[in-house]
Amino acid sequence: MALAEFWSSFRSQKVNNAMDTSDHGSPRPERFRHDWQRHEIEALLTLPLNDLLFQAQGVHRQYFDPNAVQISTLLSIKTGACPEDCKYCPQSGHYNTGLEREKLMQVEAVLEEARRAKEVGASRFCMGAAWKNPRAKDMPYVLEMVRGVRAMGLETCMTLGMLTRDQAEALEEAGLDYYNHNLDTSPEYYGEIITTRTYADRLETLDHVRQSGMKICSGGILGMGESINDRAGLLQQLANLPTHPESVPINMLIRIQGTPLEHVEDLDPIDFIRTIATARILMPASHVRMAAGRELMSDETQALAFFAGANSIFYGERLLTAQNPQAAHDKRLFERLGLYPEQRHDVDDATHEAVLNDRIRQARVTAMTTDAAGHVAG
Ligand code: SAM
Ligand code: DTB
Ligand code: SF4
Repeated sequence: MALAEFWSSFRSQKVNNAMDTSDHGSPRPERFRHDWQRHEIEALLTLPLNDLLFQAQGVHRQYFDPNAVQISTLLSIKTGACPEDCKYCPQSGHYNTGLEREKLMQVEAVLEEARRAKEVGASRFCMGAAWKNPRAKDMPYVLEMVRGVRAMGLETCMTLGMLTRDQAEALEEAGLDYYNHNLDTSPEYYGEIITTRTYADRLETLDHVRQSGMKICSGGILGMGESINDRAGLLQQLANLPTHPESVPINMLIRIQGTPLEHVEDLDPIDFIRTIATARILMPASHVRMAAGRELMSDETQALAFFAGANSIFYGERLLTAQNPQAAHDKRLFERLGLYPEQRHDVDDATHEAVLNDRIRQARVTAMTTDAAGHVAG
């Protein structure tokens, strides 16, 4: 079966993912904790793995169809020569990574890529630019891209660096659903990785995005030499935002020749899994994305990440500039694991609330009728 057919055959399946708060109206912050302490998060990260996974999978099943995975596709709309000095990034102009710089793409060329992404089954199209921030003269083109991609029925996401409040509002008005802006690591470790902007700058843009009404996609990178405490610090910042990011990308560092992190020590894949599971527990209704670095992971590591609560991936052979698994490989992986692409349901808030309440009631009944060993009473 051709790839496009394979993914679209899933479209006709009835998939109940209506309990995801993120895609159907604004999440309800009062449901969740926003006062996590660092030591509590470290305690989760260091639980015996089976205990951590059991807890994460339990939370996951309260809010999501456990076998549905949201599919995003990435496109770099402006590549390289970035003025920021992020030590992990192939696109920073501060390092010689051999990447060829490219100007902002033509709107029509971007729309053509979006059409292709839709054909192979992506539900969200993410456009990234290697900018510190968009310039006024870039904005009309960027807004045109948003309008065009939206008109195809795809969800839209952009990552363009820092935004002013006015720029965030203009993007929202044009129909941008998500803005990606990662915190990357803990506030304490941030200065070791990036010196050309501050954590406070990052939080300010996230605030502009939230105030504009767009959804937030914000996460980080693991494998940059950070400690467990730094991982807890990143998750603490994300989970204690006034509203959880609807989308939380967890990237595994792809070591890039020429960057200062080229020779950093390998990340233990189990630590990646632990971070996914902890993110799932802290932000129960957010999509947690197994983002960059899947190309470096075994299928078994990815299977474990899905079990830990990851429910979103980037699909397609390229991320922004780095490689992602071959589409055919992902197709096979989904078949082996019994996974399918998540459907978009445009349900109103009341329906969504009802589905959520029903799920919570069911979970309570199951808990009341099941003893500690998992035996059903009666
Ligand atoms: N310039 C924009 C910004 O920084 O917000 C958007 C593009 S930037 C490439 C988006 C994210 O990609 C970064 O925040 C980082 O988390 C991730 N990333 C970049 N290079 C990476 C690498 N080598 N390995 C893993 N993740 C990476
Ligand atoms: C995110 O957290 N990861 C994506 C997306 N947001 C923009 C980018 C990953 C980039 C990996 C390196 C590259 O392709 O250049
Ligand atoms: Fe620029 Fe973003 Fe890369 Fe940092 S991560 S160098 S801001 S493209």
